[in-house]
Amino acid sequence: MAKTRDYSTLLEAWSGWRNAVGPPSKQLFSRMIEINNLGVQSAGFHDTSEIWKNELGISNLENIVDDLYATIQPLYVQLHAFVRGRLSAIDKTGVVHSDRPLPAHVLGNMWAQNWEPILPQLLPTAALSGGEDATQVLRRRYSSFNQLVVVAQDFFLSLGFQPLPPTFWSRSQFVRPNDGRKPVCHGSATDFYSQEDVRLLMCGKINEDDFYTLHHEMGHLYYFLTYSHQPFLFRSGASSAFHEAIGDTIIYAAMATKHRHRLGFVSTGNKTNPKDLDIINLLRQALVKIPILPFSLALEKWRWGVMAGQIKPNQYNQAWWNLKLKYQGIVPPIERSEKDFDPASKFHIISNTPYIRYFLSSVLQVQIFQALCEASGQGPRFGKPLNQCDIYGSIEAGNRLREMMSLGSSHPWNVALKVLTHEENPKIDAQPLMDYYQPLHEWLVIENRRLNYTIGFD
Ligand code: X8Z
Ligand code: ZN
Repeated sequence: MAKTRDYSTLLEAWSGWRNAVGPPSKQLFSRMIEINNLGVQSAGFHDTSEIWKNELGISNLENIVDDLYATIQPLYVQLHAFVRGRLSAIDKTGVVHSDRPLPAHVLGNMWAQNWEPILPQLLPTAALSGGEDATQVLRRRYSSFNQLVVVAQDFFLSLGFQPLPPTFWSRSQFVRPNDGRKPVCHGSATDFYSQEDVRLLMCGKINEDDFYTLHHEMGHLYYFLTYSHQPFLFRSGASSAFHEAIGDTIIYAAMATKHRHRLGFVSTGNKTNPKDLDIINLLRQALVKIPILPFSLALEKWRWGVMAGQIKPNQYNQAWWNLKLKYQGIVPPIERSEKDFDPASKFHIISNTPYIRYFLSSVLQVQIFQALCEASGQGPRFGKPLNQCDIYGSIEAGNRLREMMSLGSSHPWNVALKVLTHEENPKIDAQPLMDYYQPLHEWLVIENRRLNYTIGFD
């Protein structure tokens, strides 16, 4: 999905995957929902969504996420408009229309949740000439996935974390085993609650996406290790959203222009003017970090509706696409019916893993990044934009992060956030995210206007 630009091949992959996993799992899924609900109803809850919402420790969760998204939506809408405008301008097949919602198969990812792979299609080659293709650089430099693990670990070491323990290296699965086993390959990190036994499971390949996923998983692993002195009951995150946010905070740091230079992702002889390079890099980050916001919101609103009985099995697929259109502005590339069960194409639906944590994490990680940036003596308070912050090698940033992580779940999440931000009554706040992307947001508004691109997808 990331590499090919041939829309018919993309359509084949997109529908092939959904045909394979959807229909066989629909009844099992609806039965699972029933059984889950019977269990929680016997404990006095209305339905499973009530427990899933409580898990985050945020009262009025649905209103809070709606409010957060209302702040971010103008940025998403501009990004969407730019992507659609560019894709339709270069599309000779009539698949992408300049004023209709985006078809779900052309965005560089099986689920349209990360659009980074289509960056080269969005910018004229001249603008990209200074940048290197990170996947190519990684393949040139490293011959095994283990070496990528070492590079990801290096960022954590630079912040003063200890090297991962020997059992991590011997007991993890980094790449797909070639002995006939068929493991679940979706990346995960596991705490075995025994000495320092923490492990990673991936079917990793040497590419940019997996490189960043490694940082994500390592965030979980270092969180496990940092709170391992806590009593068993407190050996978890301040909330699941915090657990998801640690590694992604490091991804923000690793995607910063300065660090991309360190990693060799920007060629030294490049002639692009630094201001343009900054916008290109912000666009790259936005393509990774912004689409997941409406994606996660639509996904979890669908599931809350299903659990609460507002979305019935015979409405599953239509309700799914209604939410995708409303929040993401995307449509299925071919006709769908209730014989299809497209939600099943996503790991977290079929594995029954809550997802709103990733929405909250996407907001929180920029708050954490800002706190670490300030701890290292940079950022807005020191008169420098947040997106220019380079925390690699900052022990102060590392100490601030470890201070929060070592609490585990011994305190409510707002205490953990206070440890980070030093604010009296910290809230989950989308402002740091909007500040981070502010120059890109402005640029998108100007470009969309200049190119007369349609905005929005009502
Ligand atoms: O599932 C994950 C991690 C494991 S917790 C690989 N993520 C979400 C996804 O893949 O959909 C990380 C980003 C969002
Ligand atoms: Zn995770």
